[in-house]
Amino acid sequence: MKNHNLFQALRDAFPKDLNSSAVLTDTGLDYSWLDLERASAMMANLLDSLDLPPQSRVAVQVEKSVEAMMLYLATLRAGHIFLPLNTAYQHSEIEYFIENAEPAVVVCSSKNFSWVSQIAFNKGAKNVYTLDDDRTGSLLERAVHFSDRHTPKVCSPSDLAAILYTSGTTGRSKGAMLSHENLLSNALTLKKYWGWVPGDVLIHALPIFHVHGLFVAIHGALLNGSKMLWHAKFDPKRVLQDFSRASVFMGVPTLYVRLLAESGLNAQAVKRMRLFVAGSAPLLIETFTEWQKRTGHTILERYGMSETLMLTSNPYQADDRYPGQVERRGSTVGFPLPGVSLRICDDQHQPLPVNEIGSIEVKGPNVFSGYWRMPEKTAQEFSKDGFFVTGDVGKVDERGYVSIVGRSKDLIISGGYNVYPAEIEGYVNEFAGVAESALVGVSHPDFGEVGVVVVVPKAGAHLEPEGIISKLKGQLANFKIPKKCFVLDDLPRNTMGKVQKNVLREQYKDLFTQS
Ligand code: MLC
Ligand code: AMP
Repeated sequence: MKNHNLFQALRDAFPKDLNSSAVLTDTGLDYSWLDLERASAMMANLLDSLDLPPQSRVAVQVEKSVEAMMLYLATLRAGHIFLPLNTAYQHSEIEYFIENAEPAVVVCSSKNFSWVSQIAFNKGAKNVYTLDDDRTGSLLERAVHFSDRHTPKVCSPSDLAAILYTSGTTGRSKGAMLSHENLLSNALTLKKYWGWVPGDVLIHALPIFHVHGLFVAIHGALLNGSKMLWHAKFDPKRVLQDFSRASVFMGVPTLYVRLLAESGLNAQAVKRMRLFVAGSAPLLIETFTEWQKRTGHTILERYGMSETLMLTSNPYQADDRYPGQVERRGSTVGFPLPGVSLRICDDQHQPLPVNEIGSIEVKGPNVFSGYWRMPEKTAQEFSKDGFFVTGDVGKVDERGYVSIVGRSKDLIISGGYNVYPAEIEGYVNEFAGVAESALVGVSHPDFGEVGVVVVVPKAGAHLEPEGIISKLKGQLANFKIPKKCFVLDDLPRNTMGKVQKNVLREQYKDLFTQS
């Protein structure tokens, strides 16, 4: 019986010389392919020793490290489900994820052990380990006693490999269930479409708890047997230095904006580079053209989401399906990837003609099977004929290029992280003296977009904007904290009584962008 375990496919792509370098870190550590193989085997054996039911969840909130990536590989090997959590998440956020996903294993940083383990044990997890970014922690202390050989568990294509939580427009976060097939099919497609070649070297400077850093970047390198230059945290100066010994870079638009602020960024600095990929948030045309001018390279913009992995991409080279269209066009996200069906529809799921703006709907082997234990929510987001409604609004032009022009979901993307206004408003509305609130996204030169919250006090109450912001800090992940708060007598409403967020957006649109 064929084993569809994603780890097996990644392992099969390791180079013959297992002693060669697989990951070089910014702290000078050099991990070989054999190190990845052996350490992930030990961790997988540790997981096996726990006698967990198949497809148990392994929830992980740790700082970025190569060992954290090995834990991901070990979870795949053992046939369990990896549940990565942003390190910025606070107590109530973690409590929700653990309650909802019911992980059997929780791995956290040692500095958070006391409160995370308390939540985990309260919610029934039996195994809590620590893992720090300096190769210490109880996970490694335990794993080292296990064999460094492990046969990957046999998985079917639809077995789950990961659950990624994405916030909802209403209510709490939903766990997108991704299978081994979703992940492998997308990784294989990107390997071909982006022309990965032997000898490619990837600069890995993104966090590893979301699709971009965990799947697109790591799978890309592993599936090509390519070395990674591993940056624990994005630092434009260090990335600039590494351009001289790498060939592929992936980033959210903020990373490109910050690199452009480096005076040393020029054609000479990137002459060894082959490919620059951007995604997770809209890339401004100014950034796209400035990059071209300064480096001579054209950024390849692609579009994806947690529920679907990568959906579209500008061409890296000629694409037979679109003869004559080899250009990477700014302000577009390119063509649907091979195997992905993408249509622009009205709200009855009826396809619209070329160049008309509508809802983006998708289907393909990369599209998730549903939200964890939320069959009704899942059903709401799929059409009868099986297309997933992305919540993004866009069009396809006569040449086949897809552009995203907006979102029907009330979502702010700040520096590549998603912020759902309903969640933040829910917190603010609970504060003493608050009658109601509205969060809107406005342009920001660094993060692309940031949240601004408008608060209306209850009759007779007095509210200080700074007080609202400081109360939110510590309750919510830092990237969700609005960058500015205004206290108003009331919110603008239309005749139906609905809050007009567009009016607020217009009012504050130049808050951060006017010099
Ligand atoms: C940090 N801060 C942010 C922020 N990141 N504020 C808004 N939006 C963000 N994204 C704030 C912190 O709260 C803090 O505020 C201050 O900035 C400094 O924090 P920091 O941690 O030192 O920030 P920094 O390291 O500079 O981080 C910025 C960043 C990071 C851009 C490097 O946000 C990042 O790595 N973003 C990438 C996200 C990503 O990988 N997305 C992919 C999702 S997958 P204060 O007030 O406390 O000082 C996906 C699907 C797809 O979307 O298609 O790929
Ligand atoms: P996430 O839920 O974190 O996976 O975020 C997915 C969302 O990011 C998508 O639904 C889009 O709204 C947005 N996104 C991803 N890539 C792009 C892009 N290249 N341009 C514009 N928006 C993007």
